[in-house]
Amino acid sequence: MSRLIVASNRVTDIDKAVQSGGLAVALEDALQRGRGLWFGWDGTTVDEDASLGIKLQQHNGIRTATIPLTRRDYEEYYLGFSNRALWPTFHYRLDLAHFEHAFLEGYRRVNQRLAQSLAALIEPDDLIWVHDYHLIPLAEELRQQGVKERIGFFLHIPFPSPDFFSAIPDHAWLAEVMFAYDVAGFQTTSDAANFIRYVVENAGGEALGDDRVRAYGKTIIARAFPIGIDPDSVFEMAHTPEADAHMARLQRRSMANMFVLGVDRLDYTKGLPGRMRAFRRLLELYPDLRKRVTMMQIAPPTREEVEAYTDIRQELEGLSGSINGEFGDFDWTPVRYIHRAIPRATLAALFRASQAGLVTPLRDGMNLVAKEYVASQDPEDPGVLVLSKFAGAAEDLVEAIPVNPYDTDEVAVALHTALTMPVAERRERYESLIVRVRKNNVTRWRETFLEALRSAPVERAS
Ligand code: GDG
Repeated sequence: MSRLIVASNRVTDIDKAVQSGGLAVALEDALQRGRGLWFGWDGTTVDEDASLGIKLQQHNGIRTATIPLTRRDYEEYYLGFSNRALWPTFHYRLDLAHFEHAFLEGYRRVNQRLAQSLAALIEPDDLIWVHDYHLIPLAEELRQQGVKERIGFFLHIPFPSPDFFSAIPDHAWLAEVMFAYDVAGFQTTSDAANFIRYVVENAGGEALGDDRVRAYGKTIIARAFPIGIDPDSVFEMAHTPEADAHMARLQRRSMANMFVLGVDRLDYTKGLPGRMRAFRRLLELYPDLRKRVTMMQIAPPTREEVEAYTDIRQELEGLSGSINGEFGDFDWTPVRYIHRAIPRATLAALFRASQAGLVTPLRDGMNLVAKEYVASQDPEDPGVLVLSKFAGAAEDLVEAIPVNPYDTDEVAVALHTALTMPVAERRERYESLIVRVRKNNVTRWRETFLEALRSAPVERAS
């Protein structure tokens, strides 16, 4: 069996990562089997003249190979090109995008250095799986190092429409390096279609059918592989005695008997201010809900060194303060806003305890919170998912209440529908949703991707 090598921007502490979810959980099994290796940045920064040597470790049967970044790499490659240029552009936020020549240089330099370190670890027949927007040129750099093995790429965020993609000053290069992969995976069919449309319209590419696309003299597979979760483990976490205790505590401590829950990294793509405005609108439109419903928003900090993230934090603090000031009473706080990460098991208990899950990103690759919300519910008394039509998850979770997150009134009305929905309809929606969450689970995502990579036609000169 060929060995799997996963490359992602950040290799986290495996033990912590498995507890908090994310890529580590998704790939744990595959990495444990067959001497897998997880390669990437170790999360530290060092001085320019420090050694950038590779560190090999082993945790839980998973081998990791990590390297540090210099402070300059961190500024240019990570904060700069990845998070101030690509992240906003791929999420349709050109107003927040910032392009600097030095960012691009840093991005290329780091990808080149990562490729040099990784190439030395690759053995014949290894399968290499590269993750996300930080590492788009990694395969091209690995090919420069002589790597002939199969390399796949999965983009966790949306691939924007060609108009947005072409706003990146070096879009032609960024599209061309995608063709060093054998398989390019996307979250949704519309992301894959956007990519293909770009190469057809801008690079004389040709869609050959069966998700094959030809451009720059090469043919690759560009296909949707919607990421999922492990629904059984989420359900179990939401139904432990500790989860029951959390729920009882929540009910005792609050006068309101209904909860609306939101859980998102504090990111401007997640639509958090709009969500708070919609909650305020709910209280204006339906005064009978006052004192009966509380909105809880968990929003752990992220990328705080990027300016746009400070702005969103201030906006959110202002909004929650003003809603609480306007509507709150000595015995009722309408909005509970928690700006820190909470344990995964507590999160699952909160998902289960809430009557409505509010997932309203302005754009999102998939949004795993939506799937975790469904998986946590009590089948007899399930909460209702209100889901933005701009989340990748909306392509599959069609029995959620779909909303346009830009339309405050529509979200408020959807929330009211969710909170007043009869139990028979809640069960019916839940039963359809859970079937989908179970079917498109994380194992299926991983296995279908790896199968596509293993069987991709390869036309490399040897
Ligand atoms: C990217 C794409 C795509 C959140 N708060 C806490 C916490 N979380 C967990 C959630 C969920 C994960 O973090 C977030 O995943 P999402 O998918 O919702 O969003 P991104 O972080 O933006 O992820 C996204 C994803 O990659 C996978 O491909 O779906 O579109 O943007 O698992 O539960 N976990 C804990 N405490 C928190 O406070 N423990």
